[in-house]
Amino acid sequence: MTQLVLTRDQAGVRTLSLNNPDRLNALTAALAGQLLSALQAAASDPAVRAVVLTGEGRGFCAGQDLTEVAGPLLQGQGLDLHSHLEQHYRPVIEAIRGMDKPVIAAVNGVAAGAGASLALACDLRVSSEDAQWVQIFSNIALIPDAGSTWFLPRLVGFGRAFELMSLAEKLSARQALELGLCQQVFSADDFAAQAQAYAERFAERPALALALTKRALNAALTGTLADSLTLEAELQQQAGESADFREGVQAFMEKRPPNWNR
Ligand code: T3D
Repeated sequence: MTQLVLTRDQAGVRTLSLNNPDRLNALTAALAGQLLSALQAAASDPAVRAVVLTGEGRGFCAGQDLTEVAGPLLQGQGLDLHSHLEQHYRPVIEAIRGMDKPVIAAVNGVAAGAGASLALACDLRVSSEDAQWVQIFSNIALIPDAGSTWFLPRLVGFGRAFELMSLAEKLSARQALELGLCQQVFSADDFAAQAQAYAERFAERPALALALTKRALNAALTGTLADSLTLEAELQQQAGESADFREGVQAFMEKRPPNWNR
C-alpha cells in the first residue's frame, strides 16, 4: 500500500505529512482514509502530546484531487459529491476537532480548497513565509466545504469570508497572519524545524489541562455564556482532580518548574 500519510515522532510531537507531492498533496479518497487512520492513531496514543499536520514537497494541500473526479464528470456521469464529503471529508474534520490534543497545521506551501479547510479545522496554524492560502472552490464553481463555511467566518468575519470565498483571492502568509488565519509565520528555509519547535511548546504543557481547554473552546463556539460557565465548572473539577494540578501548585510553592505527568 502506498503510504499517503507519512508519520514521524519527536519529543511528544507526531507529525503527519500528506504524501501526494506531485499534485501538491491533493486529497484522494485513499489519502483521506489514511489521514483519518493516522489521526485516530495519534488520538489514542498517550505518548503523543501534540500533532502537526503538514505536506511533503512544495505544497500543503491543493484540495480535492481533480484527477479523481475529472474522468466521470467529463464523461457526463453524475457525481455523488454529497456522499463523498460525508464519507471522506467529514470524518477527518471531526477527528481533528474532537481530538483531545493540540493539532497544528504547518502550512508549508499552498493550501487551497479543501486543503485550506483542513488547515482551518486545526487548532492552530503556522505558515511558511512563501505559502499561499486560497479559498479556491469558486474557481471551479463549487462551494467551500470540509468545514470552511463554519471556520472561516469565525476567524475573519462574514464579509471577509464571503469575499475570499467568492473571489478566490490568494493570500500570502503575511496577509493570512494579519487576518488571524495563522498564528505564526516562519522562514521557508527552516520551516519544518520551527514548526516542530512550536509544537514542542504545546507538548511540554500539562496535557489534560490543554485537552479540557480545547473541549471548552469547542463548546463555546456554539454555546451561550451560561453553557460555558456550566462546562467550565465541570471541566475545572476534572482538572482540579489531576496529578498535574497538584504538581503545579507544589512546584509553585517550592519555587521550581513543574514536572508534568507523562
Ligand atoms: O469531489 C468532491 O468531493 C468535491 C470537493 C471539492 C473540494 C475541493 O477541494 S474543490 C478545490 C479543488 N482544488 C482546486 O481546484 C485547486 C487546483 N489547483 C490549482 O488551482 C493550482 O494547482 C494551485 C493554485 C493550488 C497551485 O498552483 P501552482 O501554479 O503552484 O501549481 P500547479 O503547477 O498548478 O500544480 C502542480 C501540479 O499539481 C500540477 O500537475 P502537473 O502539471 O505538474 O502534472 C497540477 O495539475 C497538480 N495539481 C494541483 N492541484 C491539483 C492537482 N492535481 C489534481 N488535483 C488538484 N487539486
